[in-house]
Amino acid sequence: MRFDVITIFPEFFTSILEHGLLKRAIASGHAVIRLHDLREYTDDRHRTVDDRPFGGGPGMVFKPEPIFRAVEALRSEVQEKSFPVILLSPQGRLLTQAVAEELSQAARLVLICGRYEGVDERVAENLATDEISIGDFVLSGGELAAAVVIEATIRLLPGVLGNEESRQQDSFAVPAGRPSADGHGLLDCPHYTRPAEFRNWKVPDVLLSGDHEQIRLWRRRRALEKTWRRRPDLLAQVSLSEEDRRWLEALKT
Ligand code: 9D3
Repeated sequence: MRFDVITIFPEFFTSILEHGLLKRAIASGHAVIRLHDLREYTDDRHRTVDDRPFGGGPGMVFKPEPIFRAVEALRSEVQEKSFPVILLSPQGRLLTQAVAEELSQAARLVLICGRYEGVDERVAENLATDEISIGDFVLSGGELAAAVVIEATIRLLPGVLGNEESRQQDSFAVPAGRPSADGHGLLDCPHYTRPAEFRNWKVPDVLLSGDHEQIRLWRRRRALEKTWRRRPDLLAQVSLSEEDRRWLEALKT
């Protein structure tokens, strides 16, 4: 899968591309990430990317011309002219695991990172095919959001997690079902490792008992409990057994 990122801060991405999963996905050829400096697509001496908003108001707005020029330069490189062009913006649809799965189906994505107060609306209306936000909080620009989209998408590509089972296995190993962030499961149960006692805090006995049925039940209950307390919205999307329902009822009393 190929990613083209249009940004005024290409160097912003270098460290995340040099570590962990993204580094491996690039080294193994599963992902190609090209960074494009928006200023390279300006045509004035000052390499101007922004201007004052029509109608007045604070701050600056990204001009449309450099962004159109950058995307059109990418289009002219390839046969296939129709690929998703995503504007990262606070007005976009929310990134979820389902959206990441949808994006991971594309052979190629263009990501446009805005800055300042925003991007000329003609980019959203006539150039971008999609507008995505990573959540209801204020960032200073689209770069961190683009990095989040890239990581969430790349880890879904076949072969990237190394062993194809690990993702699947997650969903079996976690009695709660699929991992929390995918929006189809419960929050994860607590995890512990050695030492069994650390500064007087003990690992729950059941986890040391070797009784796998009791361990499974304990994990399921902790996951149900944490989800009910912190993310009751997730419970609505999960299929619950009779045993689960009884435990939830017990929690509520
Ligand atoms: C404080 C400025 N806001 C005035 C009401 C508007 C605003 C403009 C531009 C807020 C943030 C930004 C820059 N943010 C992004 O480009 C962005 C973003 C985000 O801020 N939150 C979550 N997802 C994203 S994706 C891109």
